[in-house]
Amino acid sequence: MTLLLHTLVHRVENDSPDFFDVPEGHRSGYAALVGRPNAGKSTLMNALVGRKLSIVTNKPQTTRHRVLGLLSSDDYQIVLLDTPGVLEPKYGLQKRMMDVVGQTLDEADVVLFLADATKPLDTFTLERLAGRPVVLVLTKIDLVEQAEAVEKAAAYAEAFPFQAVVPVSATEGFNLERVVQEVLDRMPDGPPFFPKDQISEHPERFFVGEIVREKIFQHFREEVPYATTVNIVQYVERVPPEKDLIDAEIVVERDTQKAILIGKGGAALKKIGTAARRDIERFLDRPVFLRLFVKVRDDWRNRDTFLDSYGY
Ligand SMILES: Nc1nc2c(ncn2[C@@H]2O[C@H](COP(=O)(O)OP(=O)(O)O)[C@@H](O)[C@H]2O)c(=O)[nH]1
Ligand SMILES: [Mg+2]
Repeated sequence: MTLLLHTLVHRVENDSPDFFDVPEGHRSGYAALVGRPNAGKSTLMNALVGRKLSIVTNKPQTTRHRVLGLLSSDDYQIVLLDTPGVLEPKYGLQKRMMDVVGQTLDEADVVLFLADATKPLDTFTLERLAGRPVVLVLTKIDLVEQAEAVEKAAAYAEAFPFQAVVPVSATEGFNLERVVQEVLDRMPDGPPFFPKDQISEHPERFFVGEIVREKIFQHFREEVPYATTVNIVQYVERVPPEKDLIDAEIVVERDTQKAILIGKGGAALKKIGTAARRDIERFLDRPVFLRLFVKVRDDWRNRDTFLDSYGY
């Protein structure tokens, strides 16, 4: 995390002087989105930023990295940090995912604790938030009766001293401005960390890899998505109408998984490739030529050298 802060400081220092020309009372800070897998963290972040930065599927543990989204106006800049779902780690990759959550919590000015209104009380995450400034965001409110939501909010309020409670529906766009306001109320005065027109800090290739991973999560059941990671091994930008050339390597743990991913006569891989290319083109707003390759790396999720080189 020091590394990130360092990068931020570096960026600010290198920017033009008018970058510091911010109005008095300008606020900036970090808001962490935490909660159990599938609570709706990535959906809320995308809804707040107004762009799909974090991939979303109906499967838990889709998000593996900390994904940064920026919400700026003339008077503020909120750095939203989407995180992997809080869980008991069972393998090396999950351990790293939980380290990411811990580091993000330490850095946050305010924690948005996302709790699914349709699920039982999430005491598992709450136990890890003691002593922090936390706003409860009760998610998926469109799926429950109002009385049920009120009851759930009350039960949560009894379990933890929240600074505020906000029921939302990210898919319906309900109460999102309240979330922003509650975050803003807890942001310190300060200059922006990033240029105001920027919405994230990740390079395009990160999003490209994530889109391919999303298609795999959507297309396959059970263990395949969890045993998969995607590396962008070549990314050649070309001048339109020439298409950008992108090579993505899909890594799995076993030959059987490779066979499933490729499918009969390559049908499954082709389907993923087509769906991913469409979304990548929409995201980048330019045509791309996407090639997918599948590789087997035995037990990569538990091996530090692979986890390091795959960016976890
Ligand atoms: N009905 C409804 N579904 C939601 C809402 N927010 C998220 N979801 C769904 O819940 C699932 C998990 O969402 P996601 O954002 O990936 O959760 P995360 O694991 O916490 O990041 C997806 O299928 C979303 O479409 C909401 O406000 N209403
Ligand atoms: Mg997520």
